Amino acid sequence: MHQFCFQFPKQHIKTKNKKENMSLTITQSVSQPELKDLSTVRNEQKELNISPVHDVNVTKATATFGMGCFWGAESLYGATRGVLRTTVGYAGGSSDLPTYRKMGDHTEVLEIDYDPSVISFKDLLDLFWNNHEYGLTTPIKRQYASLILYHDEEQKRVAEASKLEEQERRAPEVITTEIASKENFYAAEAYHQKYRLQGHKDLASSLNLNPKLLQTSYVATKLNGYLAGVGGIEQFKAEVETMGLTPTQRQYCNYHVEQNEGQGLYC
Ligand code: MHO
Repeated sequence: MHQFCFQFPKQHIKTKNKKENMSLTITQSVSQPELKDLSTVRNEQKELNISPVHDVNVTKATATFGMGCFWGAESLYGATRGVLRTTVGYAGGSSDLPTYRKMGDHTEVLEIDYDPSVISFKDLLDLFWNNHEYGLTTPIKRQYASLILYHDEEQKRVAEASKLEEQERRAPEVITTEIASKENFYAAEAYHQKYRLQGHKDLASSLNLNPKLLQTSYVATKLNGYLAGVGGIEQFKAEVETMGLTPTQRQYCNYHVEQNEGQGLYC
């Protein structure tokens, strides 16, 4: 249940600076594991025969949501149990080949592959309604619109019912969320994928991420959420075995997951 309570903080944009200021005093007394020497990880990978788990072979279902800046959404869902792969991209419009600079009438969205035996579409929607960065009940530019793009008739039915429920709960505010059929999805540029994980440069290179894997990797999906403080250390410890991390990578992640727990997401 814990992960469904995660909320974007109201002043999420300021969180980063606050955190940086705080760390000036904190880091003096805490030894921070670093991954500067990649060869340690490489040796561990070789000697212990461990490699990053990029692919999890279970039947997946897909959901597509727009809920503000896609960096935050990707971290939120990435650390959620049952979510196996996330990709940020542009969808919901009709213009051809959108890019971040030329998005046309598209919206920033997150594509989520999940294991429906662990988490339901309805559970994903509960997270959706409770974690909008902005724009759920206020008009906002198309880039950050609140959007549910359904993949089949069942998702359409569940989404519409849950929107009605949410509307009743929030009245007199009016929900602006659009529900439409998922047509084209254009993956965003590599630098937008797993944005928070890419901030940990050495860790990211130790996972052998190339542009394709940045869109599809299981371990990258998970770490991009946990390192941003979503999910918390206990849940991280319960899931870390599935990721294929060496002792050094694991120690590094433990440190940062603990430091960032509950920090809130920002864009
Ligand atoms: N504040 C961020 C938003 C990025 S986002 C992917 C920026 O302007 O770079 O929309």
